[in-house]
Amino acid sequence: MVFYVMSKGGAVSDVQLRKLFSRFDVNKDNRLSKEEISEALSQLGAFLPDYRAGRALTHCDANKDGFIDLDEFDDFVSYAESKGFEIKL
Ligand SMILES: [Ca+2]
Repeated sequence: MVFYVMSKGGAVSDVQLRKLFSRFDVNKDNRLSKEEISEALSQLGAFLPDYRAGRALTHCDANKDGFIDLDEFDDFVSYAESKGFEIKL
């Protein structure tokens, strides 16, 4: 499966998404915990990263397992950008 999200710079490739995902996935378990999302958002300049991470999980965690996996990550990127975060790949 190939994912594309539209960012300010145009379409983001699957490869770029995977690289970004692995940068945020600190413990390399192939899913992003709330703590990892909070840290990622903090790096992106979030004012209240823990709050933002909770909102992002509510919005993007399609299977409600409490984590964002690679299948859900394109939604997370779109969500973050819709909230004004500029994600540099
Ligand atoms: Ca992880």
